[in-house]
Amino acid sequence: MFKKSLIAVAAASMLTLTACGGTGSAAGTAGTDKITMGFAQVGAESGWRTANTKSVQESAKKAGVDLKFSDAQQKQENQIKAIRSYIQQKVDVIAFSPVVESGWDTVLKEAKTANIPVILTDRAVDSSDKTLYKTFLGSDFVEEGKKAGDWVVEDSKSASDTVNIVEIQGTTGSAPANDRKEGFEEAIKANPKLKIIASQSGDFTRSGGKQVMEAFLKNNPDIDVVFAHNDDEGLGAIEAIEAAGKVPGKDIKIVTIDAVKDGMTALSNGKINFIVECSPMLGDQLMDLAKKVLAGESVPERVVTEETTFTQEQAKQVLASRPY
Ligand code: GZL
Repeated sequence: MFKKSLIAVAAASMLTLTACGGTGSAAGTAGTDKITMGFAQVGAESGWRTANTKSVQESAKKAGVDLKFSDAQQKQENQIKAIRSYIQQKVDVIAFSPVVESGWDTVLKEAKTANIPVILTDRAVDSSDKTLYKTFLGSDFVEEGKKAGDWVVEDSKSASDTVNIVEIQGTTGSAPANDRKEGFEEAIKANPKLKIIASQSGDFTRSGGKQVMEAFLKNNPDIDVVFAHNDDEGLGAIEAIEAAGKVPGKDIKIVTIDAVKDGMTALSNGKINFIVECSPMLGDQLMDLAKKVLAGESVPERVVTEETTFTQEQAKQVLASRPY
């Protein structure tokens, strides 16, 4: 109905009708000019994802956007199914966080043919056709990996011999996993003492991080640092390190990315040594971008979220006030 109300306004005030994206008569909002958004979420794999879902749902409510929400349980085929369902329902706009970077062109072309704009949030796609989505709102994952690597370089300055690093990667094929690895390797490459002796995906989950760390500990007697692509994997690694009779944060240092409550608690307790923030609070910006796109306003191709880093001391100071 969003489009019909816009036509009424245009007819009344002889305005030039601006593109409004969807075919308009969004099911579920008949008779209203509410925007209907179809959101295809990755899953519920981590504390970050839970906070991101909460942010999107609360922001939609605040913005008066009718949100249709799906959880793909980290399966690309489920996200594609959800996007197709939103196209069938003729929503006004589609937003999603692509679980992996590749394999989206076909379904995004279907959305474009249906004249439904798509907004990427959180993760990117590797499509060369930039007309398949209006904008990409999310973190700079290469920068996040670099910040983690810079900390290891600084912390290892006084090391006399090789520093053995193990890497627990995020979901295979996902933009954060690919880019965080790239940034971390870029940061440490100039220092020959720093060696990544093992690298494996923990799929951004706590259980995945624990299983991978157990294997690393079994096969590598002398691990100095863990670089985990998110807090949940780092928390799983802590369980494995303690079960092996070692002290996390001291015998084996841990650097992670996200800064969710459980990660920041471990950081303030000294079990994690450094955390790079990756903000899940994308909801307000997403709703604002959707409204601009549907009003035919131009939006930047890329919107990078602001984020910082935390030491153990800083975590102690801010823990009580962290929003997620
Ligand atoms: C990053 C996001 C990642 C988080 C993980 O923006 O896609 O996915 O770092 C989450 O915690 O599972």
